Amino acid sequence: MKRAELKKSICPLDCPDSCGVVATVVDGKITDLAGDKDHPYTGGFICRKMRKYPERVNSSGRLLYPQVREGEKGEGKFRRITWSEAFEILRSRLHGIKEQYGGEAILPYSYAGNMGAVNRFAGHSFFYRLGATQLDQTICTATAGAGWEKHCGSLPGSLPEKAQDADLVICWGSNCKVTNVHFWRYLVRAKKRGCKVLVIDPYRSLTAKSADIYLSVKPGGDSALALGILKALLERNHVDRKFIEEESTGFADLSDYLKKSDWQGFVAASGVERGQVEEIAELLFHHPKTFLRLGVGFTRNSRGGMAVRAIVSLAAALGLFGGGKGQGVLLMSGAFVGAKEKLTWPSLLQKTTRKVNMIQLGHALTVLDPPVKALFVYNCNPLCANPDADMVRRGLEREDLFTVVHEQLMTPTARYADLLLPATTFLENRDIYTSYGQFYLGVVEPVIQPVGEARSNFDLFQELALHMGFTDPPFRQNCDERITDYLAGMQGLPGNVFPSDVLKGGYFHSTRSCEAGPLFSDFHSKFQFCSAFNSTEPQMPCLTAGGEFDNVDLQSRFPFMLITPPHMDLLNSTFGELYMDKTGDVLIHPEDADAAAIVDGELVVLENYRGKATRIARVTEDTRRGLLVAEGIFWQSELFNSGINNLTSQNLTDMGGGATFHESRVKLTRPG
Ligand SMILES: Nc1nc2c(c(=O)[nH]1)N[C@H]1C(S)=C(S)[C@@H](COP(=O)(O)OP(=O)(O)OC[C@H]3O[C@@H](n4cnc5c(=O)[nH]c(N)nc54)[C@H](O)[C@@H]3O)O[C@H]1N2
Ligand SMILES: Nc1nc2c(c(=O)[nH]1)N[C@H]1C(S)=C(S)[C@@H](COP(=O)(O)OP(=O)(O)OC[C@H]3O[C@@H](n4cnc5c(=O)[nH]c(N)nc54)[C@H](O)[C@@H]3O)O[C@H]1N2
Ligand code: SF4
Ligand SMILES: [Mo]
Repeated sequence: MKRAELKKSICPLDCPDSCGVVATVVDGKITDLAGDKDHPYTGGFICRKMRKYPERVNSSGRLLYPQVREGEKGEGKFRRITWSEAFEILRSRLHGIKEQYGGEAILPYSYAGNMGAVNRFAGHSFFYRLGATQLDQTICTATAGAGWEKHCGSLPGSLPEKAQDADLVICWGSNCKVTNVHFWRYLVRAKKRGCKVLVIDPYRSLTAKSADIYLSVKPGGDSALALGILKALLERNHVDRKFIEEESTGFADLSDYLKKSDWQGFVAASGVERGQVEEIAELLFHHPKTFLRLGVGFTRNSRGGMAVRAIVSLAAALGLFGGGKGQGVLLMSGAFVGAKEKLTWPSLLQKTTRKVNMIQLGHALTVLDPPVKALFVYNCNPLCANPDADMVRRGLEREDLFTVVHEQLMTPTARYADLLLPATTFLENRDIYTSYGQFYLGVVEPVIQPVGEARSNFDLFQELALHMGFTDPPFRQNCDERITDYLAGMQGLPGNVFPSDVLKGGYFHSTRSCEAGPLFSDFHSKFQFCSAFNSTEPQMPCLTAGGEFDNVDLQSRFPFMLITPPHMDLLNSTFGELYMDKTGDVLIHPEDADAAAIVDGELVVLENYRGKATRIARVTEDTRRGLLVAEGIFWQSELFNSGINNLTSQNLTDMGGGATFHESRVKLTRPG
């Protein structure tokens, strides 16, 4: 009988949990993946998506060797070549395009398919050295981060474990039962002690269904809601004067603004009646042990940055940053702050090059002048995950665009490659993982050898640099040297832990948070109710105008609001290959369904001036009137045009240049 070996790793997916995992390996093959009981935060539990990961590693759909396109763009027909042929094509095409059009005609495109710090940023040094266009990686947390920083500076989030001692936990725009399952496990424990859970979301998500109190807010209405609650607290003098005096600045201005404003504005913009706002204010006042978990989903609209600003200001006025038992505010952990330039090497850039915001890839490939002539996609699947996907597709169809895709599987984006390169999975890599939802980091070894001829992002770009004739020191580093370099300046690593210790494995807790939480005094700063950052933005949280949802012209043509949050069984578009026969559902309020004569279970078409998507109607009171909810980025397939991002826009959020995935106007029809 073959001997089974157990080997540890860390889940690489873009998920706040960053679980410790244990792989069972038999004869060089992964046969099982489970949670690592030794991980102090995630314990021995992993989500059901990742339990299926061995299928993905061993899948017949794995890309096993380099290939060149044989059919039409997008047809998915390729011919096998060797790696040396692939490097020769890359060398001659990239040099050729650079000589003829300049380095800026080359656009690298990547995100977080693999969150390992080395592999995630492996291409940056190469593209800086090449003088390519730079990519502004704003698709996920840029807006949330920008809003937080305005008032909290570099303060990390609170330890999620603190929620266990809370009497009230608020999941504000966070569907944590789906997107942050380990945090939910702490809430289950807290609930047993009598802790109440309040969920604030425009639809009754899985988390909202398990909550004690569910508050439905208009999408994009959070800044109005948070400011309304604060207004009610001020009217009752129910704020934490001690925290405000000792640990903050600028409260008087915010307080004046709120006292002078009419209630009507807050009620209209939030869609929550004054009486209900006051009830929430009372609830908060009577629960000083409140832990506030903010998601990032609610920032994906034209008021998203302002929403973060208003909510953290509410939290500060209540003293939730004070560090008492059960108190806390967690948006992103910020547990470790590493020297990113040791991963990306911006010093290799010889002269300044233009920047493209990744949200506007469609524009960059079809309209931008001077045009992009080569696109190098790795670690992401933009034809599925990017907004305005039809425009991305039109770009990918261009005959004069040379497209390289480095992937594990034949994704909808990979089908458009001219040159297709096989990528390893995390189980074939060495890397370092931090987390944006908890406070541990770890370095892992490859669990198995690369499958077929797959290469990690790091190995691909190090080798490619040599083929291009780049001999700068970063291209001569091995993976351990890069990790060591990165760890050397890492804030949060305990003083008695050296990079060589971390390289041996295990989990290390950050020093950037203690039991009491990160306190402003620890960071020699104060909470700034009124920020003086940028004179073009309001200095304090206030009501601002909405974008597409409030556009009167669009309202008449496209009567429904659409939000597109994550799905339980997908991780963005990852795992889409398992559901090629599915198109996903759309939640429709019964009154809207009646008016449109749509019945539960039928196929419907969502449409706007950007594109169309097909979904199965689910008629339910889980959503509000006028609001459609489509969970999950299912793949476009021959069977269904289910690309939900055909409908979303390249409009940016109010701060940080983020995406407005939860703010599209659409109409609803039957397939005809
Ligand atoms: N199963 C699964 N897990 C995932 C992912 C996945 O695709 N699937 N994606 C991962 C990634 S990359 C990320 S960034 C995180 C995201 O995870 P979260 O931070 O939880 O963000 P979202 O799920 O996008 O949105 C959370 C909730 O916000 C709600 N929402 C939308 N608009 C508004 C609004 O205007 N106001 C309020 N209050 N709520 C609003 C949505 O309906 C949703 O229920 O999840 C990660 N985890
Ligand atoms: N409508 C809508 N769209 C959204 C969102 C939403 O809520 N609604 N959420 C947005 C968010 S929060 C995010 S973060 C983005 C994420 O968008 P992406 O970063 O594009 O994430 P995925 O769609 O999961 O695609 C990741 C791809 O990387 C590949 N991959 C994994 N590991 C490696 C590797 O090591 N090397 C290489 N070369 N490839 C690898 C996987 O096979 C997968 O196809 O999507 C966004 N899109
Ligand atoms: S996707 Fe998230 S919950 Fe699932 S195993 Fe990975 S880190 Fe853990
Ligand atoms: Mo994300």
